[in-house]
Amino acid sequence: MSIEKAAIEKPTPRSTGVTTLTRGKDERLSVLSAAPIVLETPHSLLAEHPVTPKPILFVRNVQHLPEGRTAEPSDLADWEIALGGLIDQPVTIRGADLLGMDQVEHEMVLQCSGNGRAKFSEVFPIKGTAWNQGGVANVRFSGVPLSAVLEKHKVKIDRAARFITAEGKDLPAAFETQDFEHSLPLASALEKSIFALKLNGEPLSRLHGGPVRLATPGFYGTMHVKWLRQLRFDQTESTNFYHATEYRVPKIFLKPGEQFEFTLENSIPTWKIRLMSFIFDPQPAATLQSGVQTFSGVAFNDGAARLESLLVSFDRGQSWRQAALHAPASPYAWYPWTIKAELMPGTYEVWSRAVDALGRSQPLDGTIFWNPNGYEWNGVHKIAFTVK
Ligand SMILES: Nc1nc2c(c(=O)[nH]1)N[C@H]1C(S)=C(S)[C@@H](COP(=O)(O)O)O[C@H]1N2
Ligand SMILES: [Mo]
Repeated sequence: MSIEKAAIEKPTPRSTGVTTLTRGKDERLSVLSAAPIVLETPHSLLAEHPVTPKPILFVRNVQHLPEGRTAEPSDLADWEIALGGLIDQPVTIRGADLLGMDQVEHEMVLQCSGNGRAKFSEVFPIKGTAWNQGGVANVRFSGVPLSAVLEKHKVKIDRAARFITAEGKDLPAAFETQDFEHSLPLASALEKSIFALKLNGEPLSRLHGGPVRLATPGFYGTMHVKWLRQLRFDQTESTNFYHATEYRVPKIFLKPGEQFEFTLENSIPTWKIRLMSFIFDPQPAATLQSGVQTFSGVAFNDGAARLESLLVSFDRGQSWRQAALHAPASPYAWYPWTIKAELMPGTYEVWSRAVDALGRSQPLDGTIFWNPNGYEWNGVHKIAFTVK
């Protein structure tokens, strides 16, 4: 090829493909799946913001909603949500009704229950979306509490109802597969769930479930059903594939690698977020200068009790130091933490471990909570780095 020709044929810029999949998302997200869309956020981006901005917020669609491929908002006024099952009579809630009601806002961790699946896979390969540890964020959802809507519409719940099952407008890709839905304990939903209309103060984008999504602080993101169309009051949990077989944790301890036949009786859904911490700074394989350096990250739990401490080790768990743990905006939000340390040149691992007021802490080895589907990894976070 002549020199002139080579100069004219500029190589096309390398692209991760994020912007071709959806409008409004950052190119630096990792594409785990194109259809349905699954985008993971590198921890280096999460480190930059106390509240995760929409362009870098991870996306996890199990199913596909064709009109949902955009980070733009969608029309709320004509949206309808059908309430049915064990209530005195079916009720239809309209988007316009929700707009006219008092709004509440909760800052909360949004985390896929499959976040960290790659950690389980290091021990024994697991199928399913290969999340590293970036299926997590800290966001502000606002909207109308479920309890306020029920009160306004004078809905009488049958005493036999124990669960509420939420379903979205999205449909399965193949005709024979089951439609994604999830049940929540009725008591938790009445206490915590909101019809979320806004994310970080802006109308909820389609990609994240707009115009209406069920958000339940303290629960895994998986349970925050998007494009909410139907709420059913039930005596039992849904027997739907995604609820009764997937997205569950065994009630017993399994050996790493062990298989398990999930049933409604022998397991519980990936409901309440397990205590967890992340190190955002340094990034894996970073090289730091010797002298005093600041290490930082976040920690969170299900909001049932406050976090008591964040322990950091630079010697693979032989000794631990207390990091400064900063108060969160709400019990369900993440707590930023920082610690200064002076290290001699060498190769290190920094480990972070959260402890809460209920005495819960992260296991040193996350595989002790073995889950054959790779849910709810919460092992001590470990980052290897070098000091020069
Ligand atoms: N209707 C519907 N709701 C859904 C899903 C889905 O595929 N369809 N995915 C769930 C899963 S598994 C997760 S982790 C969160 C992800 O929320 P995000 O994409 O807004 O980050 O949405 C949940 N709600
Ligand atoms: Mo998820």
